[in-house]
Amino acid sequence: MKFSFSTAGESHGPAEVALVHGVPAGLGLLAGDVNRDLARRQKGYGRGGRQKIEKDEIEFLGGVRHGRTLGSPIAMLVRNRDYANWESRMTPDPVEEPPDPITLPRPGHADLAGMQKYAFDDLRNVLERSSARETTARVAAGGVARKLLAEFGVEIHSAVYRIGAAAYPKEQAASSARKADESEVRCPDPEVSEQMKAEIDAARYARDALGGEFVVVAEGCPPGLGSYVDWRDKLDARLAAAILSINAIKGVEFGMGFEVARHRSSEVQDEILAEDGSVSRASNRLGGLEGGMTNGEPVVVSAAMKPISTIAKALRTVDLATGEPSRAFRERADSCAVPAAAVIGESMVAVVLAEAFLEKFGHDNITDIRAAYDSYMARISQSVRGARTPER
Ligand code: EPS
Repeated sequence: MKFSFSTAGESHGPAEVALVHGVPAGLGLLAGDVNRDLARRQKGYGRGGRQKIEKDEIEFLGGVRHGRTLGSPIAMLVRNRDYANWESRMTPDPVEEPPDPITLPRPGHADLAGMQKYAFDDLRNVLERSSARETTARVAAGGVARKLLAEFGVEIHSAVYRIGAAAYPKEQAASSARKADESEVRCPDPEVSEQMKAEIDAARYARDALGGEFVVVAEGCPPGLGSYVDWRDKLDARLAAAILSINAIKGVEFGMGFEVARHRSSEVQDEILAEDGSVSRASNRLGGLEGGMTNGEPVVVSAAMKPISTIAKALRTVDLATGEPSRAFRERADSCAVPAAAVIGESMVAVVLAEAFLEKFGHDNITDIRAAYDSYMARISQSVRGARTPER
């Protein structure tokens, strides 16, 4: 089966669940491999009170035995500690006295269209699932993908290069993304990190919230993941869809991104050089993707996140119970979640790359996949004309 995952769970419900299909048998996988990323996702300056309650850790419910994957679906559970405080409002069982419905949809959130679409009169039914809490389960699935990719030398990092008006050059953020874990805002530069924190403080003081931009870099991808032959296989399109599916993401770029539209072709393409009988590139302006495939250079994907829509400075809305003008519903929230979004971005990139990697090299078990990978890498390294088999 194709590598894929789905999630279940409400933000203040009992748990978040990830179900990952298509993971080959024989991959070494420990809870700690996944928990490391869950902890990274919980960090970030500008988070609200919720992260003090949660300590996200997975429990494997299926698919792993004695530290190795079985080829069967991997089920992972992350309990919501906050459920203890929400049980009467979120229990799956019928209740005698339901809580008062929330009827003041927040502009920018899923609230209004969600209520209309699913015929709800209480927007809690929408917000519990549209909450970014769901990304916990995505990061768990991404942790499995990342472990698979690491077996073949693929490493994924991320960095934040803009929060509000505080910015760091994207190229520098991409090249030093390995250092981002040291910063509370995931910016590799200590001075800009402080400026970003000041921006977040100012927004919070103004009872507002801030968005920003982050970059994800995947190093060590073999050339030829994805394909040019069918639109559904194009890797850049699949990466863009995966990144845009993250809550509040409004734009995606690859390499130099929208800048390409402002330059001549000779300033945009990455020239191909001969190097010791192999090929290399003079630059990586296109972010490691040409013709919908990886080209062997680092994959560089960046994204823009809008500010969180739950803000203390409540915006105008309509009370759906009365039809009267009102102010949007307010609840505890983060004032900036861009650092967390960058970690979620890593996870979504890992999922798409793992899917494409297994399409190319097989799905059943790590031994056969390694043999296919080694044979492919040997073929393309033996000839500058990589598409030809050496003996022909
Ligand atoms: C979120 C609102 C906040 C965030 C939450 C996303 O939750 P709460 O309403 O419980 O304070 O903390 O993010 C997480 C819980 C998380 O783990 O990332 C929202 O409305 O999207």
